[in-house]
Amino acid sequence: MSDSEEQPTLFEIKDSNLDTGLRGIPVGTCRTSFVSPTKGVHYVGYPVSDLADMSPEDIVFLLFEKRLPNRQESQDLAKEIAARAEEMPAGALRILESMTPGSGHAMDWLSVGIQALGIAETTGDVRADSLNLIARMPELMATIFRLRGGRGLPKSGSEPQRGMVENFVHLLGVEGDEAEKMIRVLRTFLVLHMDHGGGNLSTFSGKCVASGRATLYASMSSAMNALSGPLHGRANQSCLEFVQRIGTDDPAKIEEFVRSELAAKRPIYGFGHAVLRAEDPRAAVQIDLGEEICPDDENYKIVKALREVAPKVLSENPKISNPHANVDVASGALLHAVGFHKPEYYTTFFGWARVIGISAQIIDERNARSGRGVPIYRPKYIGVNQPIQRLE
Ligand code: NMX
Ligand code: MLT
Repeated sequence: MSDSEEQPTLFEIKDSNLDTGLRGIPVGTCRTSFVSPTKGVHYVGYPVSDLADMSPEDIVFLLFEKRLPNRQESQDLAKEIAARAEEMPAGALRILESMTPGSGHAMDWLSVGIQALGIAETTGDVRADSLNLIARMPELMATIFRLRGGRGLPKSGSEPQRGMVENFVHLLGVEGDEAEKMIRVLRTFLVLHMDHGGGNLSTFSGKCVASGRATLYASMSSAMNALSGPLHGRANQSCLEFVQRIGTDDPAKIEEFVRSELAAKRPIYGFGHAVLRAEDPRAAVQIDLGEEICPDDENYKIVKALREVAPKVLSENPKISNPHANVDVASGALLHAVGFHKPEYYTTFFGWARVIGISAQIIDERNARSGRGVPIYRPKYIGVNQPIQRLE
């Protein structure tokens, strides 16, 4: 595909565009990122693979300010986030403590946790609320992991000045070499997952809700519910479960398995995309990271073989627009290799990252039209019994 084919196109809506999940229909502008079908996501113009080793706090700055920070700005934002993380509201913790360990999905807990924080400390200023929520995420995540796992509130006190990821790992009670590997994988994971254009389901849902002037927390909770579906964020959980069911890195056996899943009308998780038409650069970054962190891990070896085999099988079906690996193909294997052994928590990491991109996009939409904000979302649906002028 040439670069000119990748330019956004404006077009007339035809009958064939209806009931396609708004696929490809331009609805607005996005200042944080764009997705090239062949080269993947770019944050404020930077290809995401160029940013993968940077600190998550610096990428918060990039998505909020639309430029990378200098050293002073980087330190200032890290300090601001740490200061905003002080004293988790007791009311929010009590709501989480009242939930039964092991109940529901971890994403339900994340959605409730964000809503509970909103009950405790919404200011109504979307920028302040966004930064407060971003600052609270490490402790909220660790609290969910521990309470849902029946281990009570984190035992170590929160130390937000360590950095967001470092504090989360500390709150889980992990130290030493194990902590170092977790931190390495999670920092990259967060940077890669923060944003993916304006139209992905969770971001779009969050912005829709925010357009009615709901609070940042209520909008974000809705976004997390959108992310929880297996075709969207929960594909990272499903993909590792899928890899574990395969159980071998023998290409012939993997091919047989993929074919049998397709025959049973089940998705091949970690492959395909609504916008991308080539392998996702975020998949490549994570597979390269696996080479460094866990080259001999069984799941990782299966993912590498699957990455070669699945596209060949999927491309036999002309209906499938993109047979290549997406962001979810390897993340579960990496998380598992560094000690996160329960796949049902993986989507909460995706959610943690997206809180940052979605917040930045909600702020941009509230500032649009000289501060009047984007109007309340209200697309048109055509009633099936309505006399209409056909579109094509
Ligand atoms: N496995 C099986 N069938 C597929 C796959 C796949 N990986 N990808 C596409 N298809 C099917 C799709 O279900 C659709 O079938 P139907 O016409 O019966 O509805 C047909 O192929 C055409 O789909 P596309 O236009 O290629 O893709 P679409 O934009 O509708 O869907 C996904 C995109 C991502 C939902 C789809 O590729 C999929 O279900 N992938 C597996 C789940 C996954 O890994 N999701 C993660 C996406 C990234 N993220 O994190 O959000
Ligand atoms: C992604 O990160 O790939 C997504 O949020 C899915 C999308 O962009 O539609």
